[in-house]
Amino acid sequence: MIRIVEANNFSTRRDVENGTDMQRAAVLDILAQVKQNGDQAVLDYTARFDGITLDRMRVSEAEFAEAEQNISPEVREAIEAAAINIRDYHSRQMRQSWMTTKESGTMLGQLIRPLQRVGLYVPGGTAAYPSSVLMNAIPAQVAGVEEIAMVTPPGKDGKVNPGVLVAAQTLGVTEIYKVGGAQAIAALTYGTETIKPVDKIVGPGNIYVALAKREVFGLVDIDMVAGPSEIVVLADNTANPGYVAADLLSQAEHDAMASSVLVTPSRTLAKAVQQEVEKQLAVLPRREIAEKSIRDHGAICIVDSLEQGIDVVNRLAPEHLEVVVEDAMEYVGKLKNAGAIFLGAYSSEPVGDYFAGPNHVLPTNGTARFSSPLNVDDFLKKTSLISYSRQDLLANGQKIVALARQEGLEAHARAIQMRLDNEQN
Ligand code: HSO
Ligand code: ZN
Repeated sequence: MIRIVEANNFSTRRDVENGTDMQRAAVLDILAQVKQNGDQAVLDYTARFDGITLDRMRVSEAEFAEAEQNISPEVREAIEAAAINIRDYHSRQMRQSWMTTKESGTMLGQLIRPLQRVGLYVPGGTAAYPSSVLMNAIPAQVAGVEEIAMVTPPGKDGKVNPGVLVAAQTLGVTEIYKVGGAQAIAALTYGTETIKPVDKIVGPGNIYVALAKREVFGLVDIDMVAGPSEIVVLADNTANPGYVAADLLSQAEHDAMASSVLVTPSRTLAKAVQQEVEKQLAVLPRREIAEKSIRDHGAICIVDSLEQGIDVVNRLAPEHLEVVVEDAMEYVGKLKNAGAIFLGAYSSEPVGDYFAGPNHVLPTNGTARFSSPLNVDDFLKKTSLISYSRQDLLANGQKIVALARQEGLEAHARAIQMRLDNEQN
């Protein structure tokens, strides 16, 4: 049963999984082995952890064709339509290089360049989501990343989730390797005979993948290390309890650690949603997971007013926030911390997970206080551009010399002074 709590001090924060000492040691070992022994180490770990001896890591044309056969035309069309929406949304995030010219003749600017090569991790098993392939790869493509290499663990039969392959193929991502776990992160970081190293690794994974990503950060860039899913629904008595319960359960079914919370000033709605959650849970295929999540991390939080509800929401800083109140737009200005905000009865959270266009890779566990959804900027880097004019160097040179000497860096000072002496006589 989902518990009803009062607003004071209510929190959904969960401890970040840091892994055990044994898990960390195992990851360090795998990273070292792959760095040293390349493909052979990767294949050995794949045999050991995934239970399959591969003679080829890269997914072949024949495998793409087979995947195609296993996906209905309806799903294929849905993948294509979603991809169009996601590309359209992310295209609006693209930035341009810029340059500014001063009267003195100085030119300053910022070059915007895509990363050259990105690695995309896609989990195996039941968390192999074609939608996540779209959400991770499309912003990279919009940024102009030329090479996207995907890695994903094979099943015991040596195959990869057909939906994942079809989603990748729809985007033109064809460099896919059947490698998972920390060994995949190692291969992408150090490179092997088969897999070229990348500049950045994105995508979710299990604890071994998360630990490996944290370990290689600095050698390569990584995206955020995302935690379990969360949803907060802020609703008043105009909300449909069936819809609210269904949306809470949509995130609860992801993970026993997922958190689903209703914040409302209406006790009538609270009671009705509590009953609806029970009713809908009873007939959910992933009931076991959802039930645990609702029991351990779910809540209905009663507030005195919507104003107080907004304070609670800002404190929780949820990954997903649904606002189901009369005139939802009116409250947007006051909502400070959330990964994605869904307004009104028709903006059900799965609309955003799959289709509307915004990214579903979002900050979790309160990190929406300081971080953002995955976006095109995550695949761009900037380079500063300086073309200083003679006039500006003569006018400002002494100031630069003064700053350099104050820091005790005489070679810096002389590089400037030499030019001043030379140009001024
Ligand atoms: N809600 C998840 C993303 C997802 N949902 C993928 C369905 N498929 C992110 O929090
Ligand atoms: Zn979801």
